[in-house]
Formats: sequence, structure tokens, C-alpha cells
Amino acid sequence: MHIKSVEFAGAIGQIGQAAPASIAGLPQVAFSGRSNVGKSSLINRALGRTRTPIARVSQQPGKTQEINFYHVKADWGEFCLVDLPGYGYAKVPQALRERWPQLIHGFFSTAKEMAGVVQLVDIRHGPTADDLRAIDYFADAEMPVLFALTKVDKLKASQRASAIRTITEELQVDAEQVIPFSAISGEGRDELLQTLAALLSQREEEMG
Ligand SMILES: Nc1nc2c(ncn2[C@@H]2O[C@H](COP(=O)(O)OP(=O)(O)OP(=O)(O)O)[C@@H](O)[C@H]2O)c(=O)[nH]1
Ligand SMILES: [Mg+2]
Repeated sequence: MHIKSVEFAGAIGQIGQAAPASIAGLPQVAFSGRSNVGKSSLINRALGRTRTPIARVSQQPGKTQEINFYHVKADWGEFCLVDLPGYGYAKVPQALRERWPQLIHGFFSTAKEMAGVVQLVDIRHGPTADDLRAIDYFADAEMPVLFALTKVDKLKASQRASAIRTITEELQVDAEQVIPFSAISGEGRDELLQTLAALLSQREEEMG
């Protein structure tokens, strides 16, 4: 997939708030992960925006509890990339942490254009308890989930294969659903975009 343009389309900051009108009818894909897992870096790399980042990188991790929407034009068509707020940041007050499931549920219960979720997991640590909770939520919502194992460049070649195998087993998913990724080297970008294009165009066809 070749990315032609990316535009910020708006945000949901309040529980139950509607998604921006400008992205109505576009197939969507959401990105989920704990704070600091490398979500902004992956999105910027995937969209080819490493020099002029588009995904907002906040100075205070975990403080931005918003769902951000990006309108992407690619060679095969248009879609909406949905950047979900990061979770699991220890310094965020409990009240704010309890907001995450409410915000996500409010949005997903109305997101009829959603094609699937890319769940990010740090390849060095594997899924956290919070990751497993998020994954359970998406499974309950019957969302197809792809896994991006981030920061793969931080592992030695000798550690990689076993880390991928262990995490795939822990997640109880097929190997094809798991994509090792590095925002530094760009490894995994083509595979991720190719898989997303297939998922999104299938959803678009289903929507008619
Ligand atoms: N080596 C390496 N570092 C990475 C990679 N991806 C992200 N990082 C680093 O990890 C830190 C967090 O990256 P972000 O992309 O801001 O993570 P995030 O998940 O968006 O974090 P929040 O928005 O604060 O929740 C930064 O210091 C990045 O430079 C990667 O693929 N490899
Ligand atoms: Mg971020």
C-alpha cells in the first residue's frame, strides 16, 4: 500500500461523543496499546511520517485520553486510522484509568465501519495484564485483531524467534496474526500495511 496523504480529522474526548462527521462511511482500523509501547512511533512510521510526525506525541505519557481520527488516502482507496488512548500508565490517577474502558466502549458500540484492531505488544515484555484485558474486550466485541510486536530492533537476532514464538503462544493466536515491527528500521511496515489494506478493503465491500 502506498500512502498518498494523511489528515487529522478530529477527536473524541468525552464518553459517548460521536466520531467526526468527515470520516463517516470510511472503513476504520484502530490502534491499541499501553502507554510507551511505541504506538505513535508505529503510526508515524507506517504512514511514512517519520520526519513530519502526524500522530501526536505527548510530553506527559498517558495524559492524553482522547481517541484521535486520521483520514488516510492510499493508492487502493481511503480509510480512517483510529488512534486509541494508551492505557496502563502507573502515574495516571485511578479515575482516569477507569475512563479508558468507558471511552472505548462508547466508541466501539457505534463504530460500524470498524474493520479491526492492531494491538501493540512490546516484544521484550510480552502482553501485560492490561494488554490481555484490552484483547479480551476486542474479542468480546468480535473485532479481528492483528498483533504488532514493537521495538523488535532492541532484541538480538538470537532472542527474536523465541520471543515471537512465546508471545504468539501466550496470545493463543496464529503466527500470521503477529507482525514483528520496528519504528527505527521500518521492519514490518510493508507486511502491516499489506494486511491492513486487505482487512480494510474487505470491510468496505461488506459495507457496500
Ligand atoms: N528502539 C526502538 N524504540 C522505539 C520504537 N518505537 C518507539 N520507541 C521509543 O519508545 C518510546 C515511546 O514511543 P511512543 O511512540 O511515544 O510510544 P506511545 O505508545 O505512543 O506512548 P504514549 O503516547 O506516551 O502512550 C520513545 O522513546 C520511542 O522513541 C522502536 O521500534 N524501536
Ligand atoms: Mg503516543
